[in-house]
Parts: sequence; structure tokens; C-alpha cells
Amino acid sequence: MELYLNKTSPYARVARICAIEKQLGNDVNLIWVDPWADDKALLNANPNGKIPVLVTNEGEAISESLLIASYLDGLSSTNSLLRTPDYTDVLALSGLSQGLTDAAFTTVINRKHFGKESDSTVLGVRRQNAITRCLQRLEDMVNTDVMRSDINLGQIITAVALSYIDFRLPELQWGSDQPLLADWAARFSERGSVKETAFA
Ligand SMILES: N[C@@H](CCC(=O)N[C@@H](CS)C(=O)NCC(=O)O)C(=O)O
Repeated sequence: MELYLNKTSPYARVARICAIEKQLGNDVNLIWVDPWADDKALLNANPNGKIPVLVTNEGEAISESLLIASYLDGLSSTNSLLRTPDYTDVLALSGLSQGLTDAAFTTVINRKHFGKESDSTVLGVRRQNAITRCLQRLEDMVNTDVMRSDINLGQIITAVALSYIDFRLPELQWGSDQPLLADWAARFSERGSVKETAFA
């Protein structure tokens, strides 16, 4: 298999962590690309021009990190990431934290293209509010089974979203308002898959 990715994409990092946690790391050839540079091979695999894209051994190109995670989860029985006893809770946590990633990522991209003033637009303010609410919801969930159980997709997306905020929006300093979540994230960051895929 081939995984198109870069070192700063939270979505690509989720896909890569899933592959590692499923013990499929050695079966995935990493193709490093700049998705903003109209890379020909990437556009061929995914006309949307976005990473991640996973090209299966049969040549099928799967985009969207959640779909890639679902595909990888079905390939090996190691670490069930989705089909756990908490299945619906895993889906709920995954959606919540994917939304957090979307709000953070869109904030970063809008700042890059339209300046920091983009935070003050109607949409910018909605994004900031969404980030604040999602962080608090996650803080309230730290002691629930889905956050405390063996690794699952929701935990992976949550950990990557928080790490992405630290990487790109460090001024948010969310750890002071969400101390339980900060402890949870620190523990999760000890995993080999998380260390190996650090943003750079
Ligand atoms: N919903 C997609 C989002 C993917 C995405 O937005 N990737 C960014 C990099 S973090 C990208 O490739 N952007 C290039 C572009 O928008 O042209 C997923 O979950 O995979």
C-alpha cells in the first residue's frame, strides 16, 4: 500500500498512526508530498489534491482520513480501532474530535491566506467558539470508558487534534482550562506510534 502524506497534516497523521497501531506500518510505503504544490502523482491518486490518500494493493485510492482508518481497521485484528464494545461511543468521539481538527486546521489555513483578521470574521468567531466548546466537552469526557479503554480511533483523532493545536495554535494554552485532558494527552503521547509521527 502507499500512503500520501506530509509531516504537518493532522489528517495524514491519524491515518499513519492507525497503520502503525494495526501493525501494518511495514506494509505501507510512505509517499511524502506537498498537497499545496499540485503534485502530479497526488492529483492522479486524488483529484481533490488533498492528503491523506491510501492506495491499496489493488490500486484503489481511498481519500478521507476516517475512511482510510476504517479500511485499515478491517485489514488486521490487532487493536480494533472501530469495532469495539464502545462502537457508537467511538464514532461519537471520532466525530467530535474530527470537528475540532477541522476548526483548528481551517483557522490555520485562513490565517495563512487571509491574515489573523480572519479570526474576527463571522466564520472565524464560530471556529474559535467551536474549538472552546469541543475542548470543554473532551475535558468532561476524560473519565468515560471510550477515553479510558484500549486505544480506539476516537482517542487517536483526539490526541492528534490536541497535538495539532499545540503545534499550530500554541497561544490557546488549553491545558490550563482542561487539566484532565492535558494529563490524558500527555499519557497518550507516550505511545510509540504518536512519537514516531510527531509534527515537524
Ligand atoms: N476531510 C479530509 C481533510 C483532508 C485535508 O484537508 N488535508 C489537507 C492537509 S492537512 C490538504 O491536503 N489540503 C490541501 C488542499 O486543500 O488543497 C480528511 O479527513 O482526510
